[in-house]
Amino acid sequence: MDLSTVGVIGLGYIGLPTAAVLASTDIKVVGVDVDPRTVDAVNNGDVPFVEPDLATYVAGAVKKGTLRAATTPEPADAFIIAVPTPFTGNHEPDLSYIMAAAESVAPQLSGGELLILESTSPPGATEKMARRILDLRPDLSLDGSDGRPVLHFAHCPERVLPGRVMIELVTNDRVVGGLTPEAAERARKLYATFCQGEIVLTDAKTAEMTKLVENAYRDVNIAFANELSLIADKLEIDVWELIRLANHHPRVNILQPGPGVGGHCIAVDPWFIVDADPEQSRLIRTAREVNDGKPEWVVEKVLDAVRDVRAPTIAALGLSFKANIDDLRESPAVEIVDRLARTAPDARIAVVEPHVETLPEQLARHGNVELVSVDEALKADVVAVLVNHDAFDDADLKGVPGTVVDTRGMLR
Ligand code: SAJ
Repeated sequence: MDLSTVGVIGLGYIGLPTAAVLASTDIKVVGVDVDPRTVDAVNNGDVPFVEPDLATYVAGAVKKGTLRAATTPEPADAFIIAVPTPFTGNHEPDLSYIMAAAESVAPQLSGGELLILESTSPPGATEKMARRILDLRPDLSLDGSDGRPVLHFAHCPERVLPGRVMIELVTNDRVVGGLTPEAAERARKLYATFCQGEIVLTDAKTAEMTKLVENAYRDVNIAFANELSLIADKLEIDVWELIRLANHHPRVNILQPGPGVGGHCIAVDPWFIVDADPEQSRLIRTAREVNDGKPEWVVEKVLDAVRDVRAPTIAALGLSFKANIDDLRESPAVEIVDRLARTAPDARIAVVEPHVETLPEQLARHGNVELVSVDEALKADVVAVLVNHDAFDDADLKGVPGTVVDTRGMLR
C-alpha cells in the first residue's frame, strides 16, 4: 500500500495542522481549500489563523516542498476530508460541505485510494459520503464486486484542543473507524506516520459516535456547573468555593461554571446525538439548553446592577470563547456584549480583549461598543468578567468602584 501522496480537503483549524504535520514526515501533501486567500497564504508559507507552532510547521514544509495548496483536489493515494459540519436552524447536522468535498474528490479517483472523513459527523455520515462518491463513480466499489477497483473509507475524528493542536495531533490517541476492517487498517498506517498515541480501530459509526459522546460528556458536566452557579447565586453561596470544597471528595470532579459554552464543537456536537435519537437524548438536550441559557442570565445580572444608573458604562472583560486564545467564534462573551448593546442602547459598552485589534462585525455595528484598556474598563459602573485570560490576572477587581459580575471566578 502506497501512502506517499495525501490530499487534505479543507485547510481550517484541523485540516491545515494535519496537512502540515503529515508534510513534516516527508509525505507529499496537497492542501485544498475553496478560499483562494487561504491557498495563497499557505503557498507563501503563511498561516491564515493563530495556533502555536503551526506557522513554523507550515513554513518548513512549504520550503521543503512537501506541502502545497490548491483550490481543487488532485490525484493522491489518500484523502483526508476536514470541512465544517455546522447545524441548521433546527439543530440538524448540515452535511453539505462534506458532500461538496466528496464530489470534488470523486473525479480524481482511480481505485485503491483511502478516503478518511475527519469532520465531526453524525452517525452514518461516512457511509453517506461513500455512497455519494460511489454513485458518481459506479466504476469503483466498496468490496471489489464485478472486478471493480476498491475504495477504502474510514472515519477518524480529531480531538485536539485549540491552543494545543500541534502537540495533541502527535500525542493524543486516535479512534479510527473503517467502513471495512481493511479500510481501518489502512487508515491506521497513515496516522501511524505522525501519531505517537494509541490508534484504536473500530467501525465507522462507532467512531463517529465516539467523538460526539466525548464532547457531549463535557457539555453535560459544564451544564452541571452552570446550573449550580444559578442555584448558588439564589442561595447567596459562592459557587467557586462550593465546587472547590465538593472537589475535595476523591470521586467528585465538578467543572467550572462560565458565561455559557462556546467554540464550534461542544456547543454543536451534542445536537447531532439529539438529532439521531431525540426521544432518548433528554439529558444531553437539557444540558445544551442549560448552557445556552447562561448568556441571557448573565445579561440580566449585568443590567440589574445598573438598573438605577442613567446612561451607565458597562465593561466586559474578554470576548473569546475561552481563555488565552483569539477565537471569537460561537463565543458566549460576544453574545452577551451583543445582547447588552441591543437591550441597553443608552449604555456605553467598554470591551477589553487583549487578543484582537478590532471588534468583530457583530459588535462593531452597534454605535455604543468600543475596545478599551483594562484600566479604563475597571472604572465602569459594572464590570462583567467574561473570559479568564491570563492578561487579566493582575487586574484589581476587588478595588473597582462599580459592581463586578464575575462569570469565571476571578474575583478571589
Ligand atoms: N468551559 C466551561 N467550563 C469548564 C470547561 C470549559 O465553561 O470547566 C467552556 C469554555 O470556556 C468554552 C467551552 O466550554 O467556552 C469549550 O471549551 P473546552 O476547553 O472545553 O473545549 P474546546 O471547544 O476548546 O475543545 C473541545 C475538546 N473536547 C473535549 O475536551 C471533550 C477538544 O478535545 C476537541 O477536539 C474539540 O472540542 C473539538 O474539536 O471537538
